[in-house]
Amino acid sequence: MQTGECKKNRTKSIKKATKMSKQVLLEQLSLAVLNIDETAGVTAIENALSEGLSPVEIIEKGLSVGMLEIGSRFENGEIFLPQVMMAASVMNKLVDKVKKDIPATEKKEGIAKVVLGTVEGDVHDIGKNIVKILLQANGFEVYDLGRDALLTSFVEKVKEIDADIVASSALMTGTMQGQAALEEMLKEAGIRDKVKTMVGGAPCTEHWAKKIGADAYAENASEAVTKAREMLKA
Ligand code: HCB
Repeated sequence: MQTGECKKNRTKSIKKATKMSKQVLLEQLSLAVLNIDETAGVTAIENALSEGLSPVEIIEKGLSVGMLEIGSRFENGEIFLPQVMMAASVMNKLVDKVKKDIPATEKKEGIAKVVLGTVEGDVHDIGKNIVKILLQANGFEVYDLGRDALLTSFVEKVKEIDADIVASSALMTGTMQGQAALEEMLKEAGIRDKVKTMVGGAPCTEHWAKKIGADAYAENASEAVTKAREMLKA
């Protein structure tokens, strides 16, 4: 017969084992991107899904971590642009595979309309695409302007569809100035008080959002959904 203490210890070690294997699964996902290995990525996704990891965890805590490490290695001169491009391509394909497993919510956010895009001069769109996937999965209607999107096209789209939120993405210190310019352009167009604004992308911060007068900053795609919901309530 097991004593209470004995049972407690066993439960503890099982929990620890589950946690360990989750860590291994996430590591496999991140390594697949890092090693630019689509086949390993597909296997890692299958393993992770069958072990009960959520598609969002797979993208945000697994694949994206590998992509960030690619960024660090590029920054340190350990790898070069062609490798970054190949890793980005693998990342996009793997995110596409996980996308279909994200359960779509039945609840539409009052069919809130979001204009989303990567700002002018910036071609980075992996993060923006993840934000799009999660917003859509959570019932938002997303108008994607793509990457290197003219700032004027954000303003025009907001007017055209009477958007509730405009979410911009910028990955470079130079292009994030476009997010500040967008705030001014919305004011000039007389529609700034009719739309909420959210900024994101690696160089952006809460401080940046405040500085330029944006309504919200989101660190990742899950937070973008949370912040979008909060803004609609405000
Ligand atoms: Co690019 N690149 N790159 N790059 N690149 C960065 C961004 C650097 C930081 C790398 C470095 O030097 N350390 C750097 C920018 C430096 C700077 O200005 N501070 C840089 C540079 C310099 C360049 C080029 C100029 C290189 C060159 O040509 N010499 C060139 C830019 C050309 C241009 O845009 N005009 C370039 C090109 C490329 C590609 C094409 C090879 C490729 C992009 C492919 C693609 O996106 N389709 C690429 C990549 C992949 C990167 C890194 C390695 C990864 C970016 C990424 O996908 N991260 C990046 C390094 C880094 O960021 N640390 C590097 C993973 C995603 C999941 O994270 O932050 O984008 P994320 O998105 C998150 C989050 O921010 C948030 O949610 C997302 C999901 O969780 N979020 C939002 C994002 N947008 C949001 C919007 C919202 O409203 C709310 C939340």
